[in-house]
Amino acid sequence: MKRILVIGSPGQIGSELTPRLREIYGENNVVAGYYDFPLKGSEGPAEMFDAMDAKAVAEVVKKYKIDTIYNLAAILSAKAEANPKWGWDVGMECLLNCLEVAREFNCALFTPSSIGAFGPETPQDKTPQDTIQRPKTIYGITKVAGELLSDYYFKRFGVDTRSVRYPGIISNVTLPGGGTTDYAVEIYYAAVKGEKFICPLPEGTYLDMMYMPDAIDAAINLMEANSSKLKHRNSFNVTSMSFDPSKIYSAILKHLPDFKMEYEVDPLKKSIADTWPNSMDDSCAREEWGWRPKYDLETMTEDMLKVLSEKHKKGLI
Ligand code: AKB
Repeated sequence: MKRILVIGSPGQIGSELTPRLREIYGENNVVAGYYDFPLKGSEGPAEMFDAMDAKAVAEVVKKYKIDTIYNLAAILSAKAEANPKWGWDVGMECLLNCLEVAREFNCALFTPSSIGAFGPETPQDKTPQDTIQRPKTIYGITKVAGELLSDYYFKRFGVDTRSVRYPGIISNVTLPGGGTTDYAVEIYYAAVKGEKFICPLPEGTYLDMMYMPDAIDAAINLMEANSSKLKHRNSFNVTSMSFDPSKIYSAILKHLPDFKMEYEVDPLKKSIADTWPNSMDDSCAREEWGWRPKYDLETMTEDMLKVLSEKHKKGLI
C-alpha cells in the first residue's frame, strides 16, 4: 500500500486527485498538503506547510512515512506573466525541495508539466514527444526546467520521477485561475447560468484539452506503470481532444441553443496560446504505459452541463 503526499491538494487538480487517491489507497494513506486553505469534503490526514520550505516538506514526508509525492504547486501561465519571479520561485523551489526530499526518503515523484513547455518553434500539429522546446512564458520555462531537473534526478540519483504534459484541463469542481486555457472551463459556467460568454481567445485558436477524470487517470496510471516499460519519464505528451472556441461553443449549443458567445480577445492570452501546440502526438504515452482517454468534446460537454446545471439549481454556483 502506498503512503502518498499531495502538495496543492485544494487546487484545481488536487481537489479531485486527492479524493480519488483516497478511494484507491485508503483515506489514511493520503495526506492532503495545503498552504493557505485546506481541502474541503474529503476525509483524511491534512498538513499545512509551505512547500517552498525544504525542511517543512521533509518533516511531513518523515512523519507520515510517505513513499509517493504528487507535487501540484504551480502558478498558471497568464498569472505568472504578471509576476515572473513568483512564477519561477513557486515552480522551481517546490520542485527542487520535492526532488531532494524524494532522494533522501526514497519517494516516487509526480510533477505535472504542460503544453506550455512548448514554444513557437515547436511543430504545432501532431507535436512530437521529443521536439524543440523554447517556450516564451515564465510558466513554460519552469516546466522545461522541471522536466530536465526531474530527468536529471532520475539518471543521477535514481529518483523515480514521472510527469505528463497536461493540456488545458476542464473540470466542474474547482476553477483553475490564471491559465490561458481557463476559457474552456468558464464557458460552461456561463452557459448553465444563462449568461453571455465573452471569449478571450479568437476563433481558430486550437489547443489540446482534457476532461478532469482523464487527467486524474493519467497521473495515477503513470505512477502505477511498470518502470521497466518507460523509455520516457519527464514528460509524456497526453491529450484527449483539440478544439478552438467555435467548436466548444457549437458543442454547448447542441444542448443550450440560446447560449450566446462573443469574442473579446485578451492579447496576453492570445500571444501565449499562439505559441502552444494545436494538437499533440501522445503515442509514446499510449505505447509505454497504456494511456487512453475516455472523454471527447461531446461526452465531456454532456457531463459538464449535467453536473454544473445541478449545482446551479442548488445555488452552489
Ligand atoms: C494554463 O493555461 O496555464 C494551464 C496549462 C495548459 O498548463 N491550464
